[in-house]
Amino acid sequence: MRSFEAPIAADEIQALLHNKLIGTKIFAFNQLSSTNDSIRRLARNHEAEGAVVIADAQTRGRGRHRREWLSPPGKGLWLSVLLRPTVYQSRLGLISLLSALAVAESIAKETGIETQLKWPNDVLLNSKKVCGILIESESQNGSPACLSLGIGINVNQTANDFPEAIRNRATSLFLEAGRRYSRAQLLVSVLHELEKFYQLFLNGRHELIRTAWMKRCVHLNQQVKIVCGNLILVGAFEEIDRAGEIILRTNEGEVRRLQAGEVTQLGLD
Ligand code: BT5
Repeated sequence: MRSFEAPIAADEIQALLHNKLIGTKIFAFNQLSSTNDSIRRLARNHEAEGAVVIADAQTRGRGRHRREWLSPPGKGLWLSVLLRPTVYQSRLGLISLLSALAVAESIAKETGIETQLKWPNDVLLNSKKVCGILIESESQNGSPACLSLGIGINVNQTANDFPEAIRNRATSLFLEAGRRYSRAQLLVSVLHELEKFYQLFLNGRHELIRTAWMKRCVHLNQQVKIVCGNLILVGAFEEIDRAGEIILRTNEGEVRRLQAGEVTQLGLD
């Protein structure tokens, strides 16, 4: 049997994929600094939308605000997708939500494990992060935004693969389910789900994405703290709007909308 840790080959994924857009071209590497950087380079070289880059390991995987994203070899899925969405700028926030949703749906299909979503782009399993998403955009000479959609999924890590500092916040499918999974099979499923939700997005089915996301939302109607730069708000997380923004009812009864920020569910710290 093929080892769970063997690097994924592009042709093995392509053979199983029946997408029209996402993954029609796949570039697979043993090691990269960051798959998002590779996508950016491909975008500058006019690569078509839907190109996917995967790396078995990343030496400088990153999260938001340049935080470190641990990406050891043979254990997880580290990938990025090139998107060139031709929609209103104001709707781009929905892309991180639909991407998290696609990951959650593919994990459910492949493993039977139900995950939850934390705004804007985390996938949680038993309150710990099993997947993180990083979207970086670049607009080229006034043309529509070009996005590097980066997805990191912890698949087969053991507890020792996570440093002490994040062990209580990070998890893998293996740690929660007690069995290893084929990363190639999961990747195919992620790309199928991404295609499905991205096409829904392009076809204006934003309400469907919004409601599906909220069904999996971990902090719906919960008390949360949101930090956005110098702004700190505390209140009930009521819903997200059609652009993917948070609607928060503060404890003073004021309704606030936020496009970005760091959410902490109160009472769980
Ligand atoms: C994220 O950032 O969650 C986005 C992570 C995106 C990673 C993918 S992998 C493919 C592509 N290429 C890249 O270079 N990046 C993308 P953020 O919400 O800022 O969370 C970062 C925080 O998560 C870190 O500060 C750590 O506390 C924690 N962390 C680091 N590595 C982790 C891991 N493997 N699993 C869970 N948590 C981790």
